[in-house]
Amino acid sequence: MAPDLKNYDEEQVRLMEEMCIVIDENDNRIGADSKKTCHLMENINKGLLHRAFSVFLFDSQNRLLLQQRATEKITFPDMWTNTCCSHPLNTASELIEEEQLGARTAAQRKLDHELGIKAEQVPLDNFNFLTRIHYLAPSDGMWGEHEIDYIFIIKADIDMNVNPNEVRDSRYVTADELRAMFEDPNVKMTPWFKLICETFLFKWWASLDNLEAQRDVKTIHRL
Ligand code: DMA
Ligand code: MN
Repeated sequence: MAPDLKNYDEEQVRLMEEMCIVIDENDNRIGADSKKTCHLMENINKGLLHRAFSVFLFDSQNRLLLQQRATEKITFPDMWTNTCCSHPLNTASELIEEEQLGARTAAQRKLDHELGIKAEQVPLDNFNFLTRIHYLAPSDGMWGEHEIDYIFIIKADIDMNVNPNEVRDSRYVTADELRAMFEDPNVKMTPWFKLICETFLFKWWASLDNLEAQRDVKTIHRL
């Protein structure tokens, strides 16, 4: 059954035409399909899986930049989450797997699109790849996520010019401030951000100046 997109934001509907990279459970590319197809629970329930990335940006005081997703987002609207998430697309530059270059290129593209952070302030070489996580999370009845997510940490003091169609609000937090947000029942957090916080984030946060030792390139963590 084709979903009716007419009640959603026009720009977000247009972005549903982007082509995501379809993968198997070991992150091997097996094809490509639209962002819309990849995020419908009826397809996810049949096993459809795609590649994604999540960026955690810390400033020079080691505070983490969070965003609240725009109300216009079709999946997980209004929820607080990590700095920036999206998908490497099925294009030559974003398909490059060597040194996670395709995912880093996508991360740099979306930091500009969502937050107005210019590429010069987030050079490709400064993205630290930590690991990959595989998770499935429904958003509402119709939409959800099923991804292998490349996790990057970048340290940078940046200037922002937020795109209101993507981002409703943003703030920097310390680790204790983030813990307090999790305890506040009025704050809704995205499921992938919760999973990463419950598993790895606070350990990485304590090691921001020695991330090399935290890196696990081989494992795909099934969360
Ligand atoms: C998708 O993020 C990626 C992850 C890791 C959840 P998103 O829904 O913010 O993607 P986009 O910004 O492309 O809509
Ligand atoms: Mn996705």
